[in-house]
Amino acid sequence: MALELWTSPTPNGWKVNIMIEELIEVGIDVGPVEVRTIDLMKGEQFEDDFTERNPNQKIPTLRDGDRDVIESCAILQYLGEKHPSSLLPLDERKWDVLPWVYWQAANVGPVFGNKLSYTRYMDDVPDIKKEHPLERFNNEALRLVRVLDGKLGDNPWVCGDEFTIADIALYPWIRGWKWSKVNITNRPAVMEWVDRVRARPGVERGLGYGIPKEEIDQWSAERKARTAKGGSTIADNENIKDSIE
Ligand SMILES: N[C@@H](CCC(=O)N[C@@H](CS)C(=O)NCC(=O)O)C(=O)O
Repeated sequence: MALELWTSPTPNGWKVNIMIEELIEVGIDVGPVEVRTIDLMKGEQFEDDFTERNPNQKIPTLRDGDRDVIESCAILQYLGEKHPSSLLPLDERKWDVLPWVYWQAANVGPVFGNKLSYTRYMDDVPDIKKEHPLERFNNEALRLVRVLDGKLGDNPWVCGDEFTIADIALYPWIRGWKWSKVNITNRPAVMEWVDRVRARPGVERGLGYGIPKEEIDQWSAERKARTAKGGSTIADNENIKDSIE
């Protein structure tokens, strides 16, 4: 029976696409995967058939036989346990990996998501009302990037020598640093890790689900122009204290 993935080209969606492709890279036959793109702008996540699968009404959601699995990081763990591989060790070493997956879900996703929203998607909110949340989420995002930089240290991947679901959980949010205006340029380990992850063939394919190749790394000029205005005047890192230290 096919895995049914209902998703959209967004950071939480990309995690699962990348996981499927990285499993294939390590030689695992995940079987057929049926991908249905959910149009978030049209509100398809609120429709009855989606809500029946995921009462939280957010992508991604996975159906495997009779089981629905919601929450992108739970889906990473589910697939990692179903198909044992270096992406998630199932012995004692899983405790080197899972805390960083939870760290992403509890911190990086919400904080980068909020920073992005106030930076790009709240055109109709006056700048004065955005100043506090922008500074708060920017400072917290910079703190999280500093933690990630320290965790990476001289290692190629977040949890050491192996690429794991911790890298898969974190990458789709961190890769959008320019778009969310979170300045990571003074964190060389993070900058190099972003390039290293991006160079993986499984990541390339995962990011590309349903997207024309020329649009994989950035939206079309037309789509960017439509959303570029939001928060741009005060979300510039030049105007925001870029460190809480
Ligand atoms: N914690 C959830 C977050 C999922 C989430 O926020 N998905 C976004 C797209 S990245 C979404 O569906 N947004 C639509 C909406 O909020 O209506 C996960 O990791 O799966």
